Amino acid sequence: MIRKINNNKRLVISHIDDIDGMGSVILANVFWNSEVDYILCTIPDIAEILKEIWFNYENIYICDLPLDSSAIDLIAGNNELKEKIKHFDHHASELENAQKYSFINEVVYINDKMTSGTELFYNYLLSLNKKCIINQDYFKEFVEATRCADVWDLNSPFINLGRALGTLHSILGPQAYISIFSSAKIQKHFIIDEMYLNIINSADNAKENYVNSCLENVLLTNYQNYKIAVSLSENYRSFVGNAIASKYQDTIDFVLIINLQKMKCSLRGVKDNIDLGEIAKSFAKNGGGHKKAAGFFINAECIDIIEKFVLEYIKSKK
Ligand SMILES: [Mn+2]
Repeated sequence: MIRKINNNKRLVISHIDDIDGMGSVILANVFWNSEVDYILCTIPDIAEILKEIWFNYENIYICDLPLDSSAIDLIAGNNELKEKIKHFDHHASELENAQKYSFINEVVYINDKMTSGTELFYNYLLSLNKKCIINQDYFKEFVEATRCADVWDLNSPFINLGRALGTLHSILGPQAYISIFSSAKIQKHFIIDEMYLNIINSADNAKENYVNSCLENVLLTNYQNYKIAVSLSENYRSFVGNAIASKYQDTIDFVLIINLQKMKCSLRGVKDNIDLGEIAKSFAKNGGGHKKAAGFFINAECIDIIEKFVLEYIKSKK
């Protein structure tokens, strides 16, 4: 968890893991001239954070994070807190909760395109003030690059820019990434500084090597009635998942990536008739996500099946 608390009246709670989580914080910094506190975290942290500090804020924006049952119970039981919360998330697996609770805001598509936490929050900020500093091409392009990289929209002309942002985020980490783009010189179009582009290039080579080594170390096995490929890996989960999914597209239903360092699993797929958000929930109730990209945290519910896969994996390497 990363906290930047300066006794402001606004708090952004956003997703720590990727550039979509960073995007909302950057936009908030620019829009409110950095008069905003932020906390970067994952889903299970939200309830604890709210319990601890909700009363210090007038507005709390929760971005790119679904609300789990403890966060929902906490907010539903506290009218004053409920009034302060604005929620911006885009995970299809949570749509059912959004119908039950007015404070949950899940939008998956805008104009037939998958949206992102950053895009939803951007649209909200524009609705507050059309003449604001972020209503220009530079930020529209930043938002689109972030969106298409987050939802893996390969048809967007901004996909390479989005992927470059993803690489930069993984090299620099959240704080440096946020600070660079919160104070970057605004130009006609969104661009990444030459200096960073060189770093991104060499990191992309390292990424390619990593993905290739993951491709060579896959376990093919079964989960329920599905044929799956299991990877034990810790980096570049979407790239690893998609590379494996396309290599084995004729033999498997989806890819399971087990990240023991983060105690987290990711599911990636290529099939239209399989909803990985639902499958993630079948592993553990904390699971969720999109149809073709989902995940869950390893806990008591799923430890036996994960243990079985890890052992199978180890034996297959003997
Ligand atoms: Mn997202």
